[in-house]
Amino acid sequence: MIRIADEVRAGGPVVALETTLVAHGFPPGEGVEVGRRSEAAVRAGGAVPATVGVLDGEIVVGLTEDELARFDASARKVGPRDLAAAVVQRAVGATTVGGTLAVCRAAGIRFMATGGLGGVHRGWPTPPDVSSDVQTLASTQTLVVSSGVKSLLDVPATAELLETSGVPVLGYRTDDLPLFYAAHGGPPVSARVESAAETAAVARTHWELGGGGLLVGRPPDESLDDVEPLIEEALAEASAAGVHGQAVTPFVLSYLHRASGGRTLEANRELVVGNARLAGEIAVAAA
Ligand code: PSU
Ligand code: MN
Repeated sequence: MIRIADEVRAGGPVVALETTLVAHGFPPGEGVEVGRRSEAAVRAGGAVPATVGVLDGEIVVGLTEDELARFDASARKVGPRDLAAAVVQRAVGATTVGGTLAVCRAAGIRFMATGGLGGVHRGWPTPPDVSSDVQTLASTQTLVVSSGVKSLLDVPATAELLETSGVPVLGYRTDDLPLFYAAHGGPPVSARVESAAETAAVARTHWELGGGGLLVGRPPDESLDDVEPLIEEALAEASAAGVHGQAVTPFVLSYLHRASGGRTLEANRELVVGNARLAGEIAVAAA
């Protein structure tokens, strides 16, 4: 049921990458390029990339380049609860952070990279939408490098939920959680770390204590500080158009890409690739 690439099996440092952002986070065709660049960035950090997705009735850990190209907007978005059905029904399943973490747990992978973690949606409990990313992270011994949580969420509420769930939130050379496009402005992190080696040591210690997942927030290299009003516009448009549930993120991201004249698109690409590189360095430091 799970097919693990030979290179991933070999026992060196491995970084898992998700496919939801490849399929649904970018305009048609561009997500696959971001996926390829992320893999190259993991290698540049000295580790082996393992991009995860469901294909032809199998959970694949370490997609080939041709396989990755099949993750377009028609792919099913697959969280932890969707994995089994996607396998049995032979869907092309693009795994979310939570879905990818569930696979990491099964395959013993300790490091992963993404753009932003899912969490508590603005206005909770209307809609009563909380991503399974948080719960799955709390119960999986994997460290996730991100640029914080998804920008369209209620970031302070998500940070509280991470605290309640016992998930360490490490700021990579920052005291506050990055706000995805913006480098600063989020709630305080639970600890600041200065290097890949220090991050790896905190993770190892947390796991020795029986702890679960950790979130690392890496501020984007270039901060976009004027996106918040556009996010509010995008969310209002989504609600007016009756878009809800899993469809909200892709809708909001494409709205932002248009409304910002492509600046959020460029920022999104670069932050995903930068996170992959740092995850590679942390995985190597932990080995
Ligand atoms: N952040 C992005 N783009 C994305 C996602 C996050 O910038 O596409 C995806 C991730 O795969 C994350 C998922 O796990 O959104 C969470 O979705 P939901 O809120 O429906 O659980
Ligand atoms: Mn959701």
